[in-house]
Amino acid sequence: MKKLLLTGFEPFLSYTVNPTMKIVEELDGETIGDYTIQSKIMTVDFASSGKQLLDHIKETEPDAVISLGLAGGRYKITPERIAINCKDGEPDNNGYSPVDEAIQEDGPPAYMSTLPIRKMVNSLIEKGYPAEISNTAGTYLCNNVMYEGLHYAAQNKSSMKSGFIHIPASHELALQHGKIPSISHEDLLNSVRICIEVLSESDK
Ligand code: PCA
Repeated sequence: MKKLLLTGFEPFLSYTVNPTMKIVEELDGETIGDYTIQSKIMTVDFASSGKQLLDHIKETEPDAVISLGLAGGRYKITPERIAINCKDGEPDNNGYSPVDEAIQEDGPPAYMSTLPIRKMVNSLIEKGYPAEISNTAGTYLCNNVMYEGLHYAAQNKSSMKSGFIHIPASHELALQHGKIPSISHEDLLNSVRICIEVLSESDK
């Protein structure tokens, strides 16, 4: 049996609920394909979120990492293609708002996801879920965490697969927020399950 580290984030900015929290909590301990899931929730904090991910990786020693984040306003499940070496954006939950900062001073400009993102998107669409590859994870915490995971794997010459999937709002969040499209919690949950099945199949 392989281990999958599945991470989500706490609420942030105007998003009073983060649907990724409920998803990772519900999937904790579940086995999908060859992977048993260990879930963690991270804070939205430029100073520590990257370190939190690395601590969870060191603690759980996973064969693969999938991090989930909310992309409020998106309509589709969007596996991310690329993480860039840049921190910039709105204030995190501690009020810190970086401008054009590097995530890793000596790191490369970018890393490509090592998850089977094309197969994930194809499988999601085949099963009736709106999905597409995203070519930008932004410059906020999700990009930050994706970059740190891939940087860790590269630095340690690890075969650990790593990447990020952004999801739209759940109906619960959309009702509170009022101005964003949404997908039901059950469909979001199933979409994440499908992505993990694809990851397991793609290892064979
Ligand atoms: N989404 C944010 C950070 C936390 C989350 O769930 C992002 O897209 O960067």
